Amino acid sequence: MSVPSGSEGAGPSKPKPIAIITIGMAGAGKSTFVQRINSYLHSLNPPKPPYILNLDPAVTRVPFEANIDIRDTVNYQEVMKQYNLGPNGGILTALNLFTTKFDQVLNLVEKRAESVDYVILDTPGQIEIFTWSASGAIITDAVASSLPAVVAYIIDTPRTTAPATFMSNMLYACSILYKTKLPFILVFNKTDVQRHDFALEWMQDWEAFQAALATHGGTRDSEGEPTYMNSLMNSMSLVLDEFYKHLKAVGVSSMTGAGIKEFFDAVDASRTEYETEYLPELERARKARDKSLQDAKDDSMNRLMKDLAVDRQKNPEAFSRDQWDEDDNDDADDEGGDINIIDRSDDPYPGPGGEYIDLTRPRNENINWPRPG
Ligand SMILES: Nc1nc2c(ncn2[C@@H]2O[C@H](COP(=O)(O)OP(=O)(O)OP(=O)(O)O)[C@@H](O)[C@H]2O)c(=O)[nH]1
Ligand SMILES: [Mg+2]
Repeated sequence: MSVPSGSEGAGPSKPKPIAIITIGMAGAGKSTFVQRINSYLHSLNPPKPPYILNLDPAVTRVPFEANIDIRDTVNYQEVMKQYNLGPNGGILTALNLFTTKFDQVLNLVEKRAESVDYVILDTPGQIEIFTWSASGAIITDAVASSLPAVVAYIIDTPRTTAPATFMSNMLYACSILYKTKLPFILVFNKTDVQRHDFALEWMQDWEAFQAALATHGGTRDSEGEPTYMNSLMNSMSLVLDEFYKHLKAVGVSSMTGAGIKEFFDAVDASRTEYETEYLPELERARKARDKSLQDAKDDSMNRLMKDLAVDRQKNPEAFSRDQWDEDDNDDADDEGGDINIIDRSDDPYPGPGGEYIDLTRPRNENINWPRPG
């Protein structure tokens, strides 16, 4: 397999585990989904127990055994009290505090890299706390730069059947895809309540979505013109068409377990995508950052040199008093260096007539040195 190995050195090494980052609107079923994929992995033969991280500080009960639980590190109720915050500020601050220790989390995960195939992250209920916070970005980037990673975007299918809701959910997913640039799986959850065929149809067939929009009423105002909402959605759906090409979509029921195998097929397929698209992009981004740092340094050095040249033109007299004047520079050049290191070896000794004075011996025994007292 052309997959990066979990360890270098002796012995056949297994591929690195894949990190599954579950993200989704409040109540979409993230935690139930994590519990379901956990039980699926345990039920395999041989079982493949995953390594699970719970990043939701506010959850009272998680339906799975988390290996690392943010609640063991920060008490979100205390954070709310101490910092005088509301519930969302409390969750965000708790996540920020936890992120300061994330290097330790990564160490623990890396220690287990040889024995697990999947690392699963459950994120806080309020999607924007994870997707639009600095700590969410730090956690995602840190995980994705040490392990192959994939975003599982959980969608509450029964709540997405209206075209407008569907589109806002897809636009949100689109923004996360472009933010993380990671392989992305749309997980239509709760298919036991509502099948997801309509969503697949809308994603594959732009005209079917247009038709659905039209049948949802309110597409024309009283003068027969398309309503603002309708024309906005028409243009947005064109944007989304491009977005749909970059993702996989599966329908699952976290309640019954339907579709979970297909989900893992999509996860396993994402590994190649991570290696061929995300990693080179990460490398490019690193190089670009190094280059822009170097450019900034070069730029400030150039400006410094220009300023010095202008100073010199404006005030030649002051410049000539400068110890770094032309003559000194010439000397330095002559001696093959650009720093003024003075070599005194050819200077005459300071004694009368240039003779050597041995300072360790008294020169004139007859000198009457003043004595104390
Ligand atoms: N019918 C059905 N209900 C589901 C399914 N998945 C989750 N639920 C229900 O949806 C509700 C929310 O599920 P959670 O797993 O707590 O959702 P969550 O996204 O983790 O919620 P927060 O973390 O609080 O935002 C619960 O009542 C679940 O029982 C499913 O596949 N089918
Ligand atoms: Mg949850």
